[in-house]
Amino acid sequence: LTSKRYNVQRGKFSAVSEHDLKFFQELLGSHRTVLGEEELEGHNTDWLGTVRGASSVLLKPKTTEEVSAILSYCDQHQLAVCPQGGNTGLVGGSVPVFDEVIVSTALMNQVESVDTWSGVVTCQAGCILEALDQHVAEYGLMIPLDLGAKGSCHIGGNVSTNAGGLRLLRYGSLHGSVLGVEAVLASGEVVNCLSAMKKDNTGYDLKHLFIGSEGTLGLVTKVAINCPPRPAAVSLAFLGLQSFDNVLKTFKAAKDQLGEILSSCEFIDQSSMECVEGNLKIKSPLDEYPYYMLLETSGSNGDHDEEKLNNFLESTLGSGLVSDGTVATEPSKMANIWALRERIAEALILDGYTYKYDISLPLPHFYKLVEDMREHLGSNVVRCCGYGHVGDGNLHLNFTSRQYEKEILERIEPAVYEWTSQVNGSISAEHGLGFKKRNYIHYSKSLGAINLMKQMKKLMDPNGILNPYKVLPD
Ligand code: FAD
Ligand code: 2HG
Ligand code: ZN
Repeated sequence: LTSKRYNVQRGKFSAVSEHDLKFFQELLGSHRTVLGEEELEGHNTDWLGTVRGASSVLLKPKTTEEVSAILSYCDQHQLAVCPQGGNTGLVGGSVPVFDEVIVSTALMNQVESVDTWSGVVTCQAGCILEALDQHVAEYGLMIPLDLGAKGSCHIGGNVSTNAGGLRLLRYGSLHGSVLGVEAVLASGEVVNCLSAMKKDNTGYDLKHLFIGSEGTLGLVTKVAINCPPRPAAVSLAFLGLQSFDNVLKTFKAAKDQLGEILSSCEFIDQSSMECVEGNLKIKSPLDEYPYYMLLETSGSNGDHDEEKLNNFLESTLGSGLVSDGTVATEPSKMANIWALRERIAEALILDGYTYKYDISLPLPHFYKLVEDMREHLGSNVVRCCGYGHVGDGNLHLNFTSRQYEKEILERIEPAVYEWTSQVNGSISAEHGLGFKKRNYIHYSKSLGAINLMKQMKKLMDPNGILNPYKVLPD
């Protein structure tokens, strides 16, 4: 169990009793009060298969009122709670550490409204990202967020982690796209900040407290999201490059030449490519190169965008910045190229155990961290690879070994955080701190900031029942 590996002490919470179960069953009925080790296995274990809790009950509310009744009861009876969406989180935040009650948003999947004039969707937190995107597509809109886990993650989980994803470069962070949030505090009190207005400067903008706080300040029940028009035309260039310096220069050239239509700039190194090709048998349309890039354009005029992208490829091939490249506009070809990038996380798991780092860095230092860590770890690991959202300065640095080894973890941490902190990077760019990274928060935040966070936690969740052992340090 996680608690043993990480040496964490259980908080002074009550254990779930027969009396508590009776309350939950009366509130939700027995089919929405899920019991049993087998039934809970997938909810007690994280997507990576690296952390595991021992909850004995999972609750499936359908409404805000039911969430409110659950939290109010848990608060009064000193029961700890772990909010869970699609359980695709990568920092151990979405599963219990001990026997916390799991509150799942799986049945909170109703879309309330789509305002087609302003392009705003208001929905419950448990809508699956891909399904929600398909829903707004009927109105010519898109959700301004896309990530490899779209088929499973919930929009409430996305908001609670402030997920970044593949198109943050174009559409910005959820702190900008989310217009409103409804959340339930630990006490059961419903905080309605569900404005669907683009502009609303009435007092403190409390919704931001729930965006990225990973279920430690409240349980998000509804969101209102600003949806851009769905682009009529999408094109994708896949490039092979000889040096990381050329990657940076190509990114700069893409911003200059593709400016307003550039919607994604992603990066894959050779080792990550070998992993996805070798472990998942996906074929790359290019030969082997030390570095690869995906550059996507989205716009309203396909011919115009394709011509721009082809000209860009011609000029960067001509100048030698890019060594080889291909442009795809056909959906199945683009999907195959995207799979090479989006499925790396899945491919890494097949090596054995994954040590995962999600780092923000100033671009000149971006790949040096991978090189230094590769040298530092040598043949102790099966793989040390780097990929990610280079257009946002977000490196996904991963190590694998056949199975978990404490010695390897101790060689990686805190070295990787010290390196990052020395160049003023962030030790968690988009995945959050969850359970695994919380005790390293000081590498990216000042003592004053951490103390204020602790005071906010105390104010909003005085008994500390919401996702204990997560985000804030011991
Ligand atoms: P969960 O994993 O269930 O929960 C995540 C955290 O939020 C937990 O702390 C949980 O307690 C809390 N939480 C969940 N729902 C609520 C709620 N309603 N109210 C309050 N707290 C809640 N992340 C990125 O940022 N960018 C990526 O590109 C990206 N790609 C990924 C690709 C793959 C293949 C996978 C497996 C993961 C990826 N992730 C990425 C990480 C993950 O998908 C995101 O963090 C996602 O936003 C989590 O959503 P979820 O519904 O699965 O939340
Ligand atoms: C991605 O961008 C995800 O693919 C996962 O954020 C990153 O596996 C990782 O390290
Ligand atoms: Zn990512």
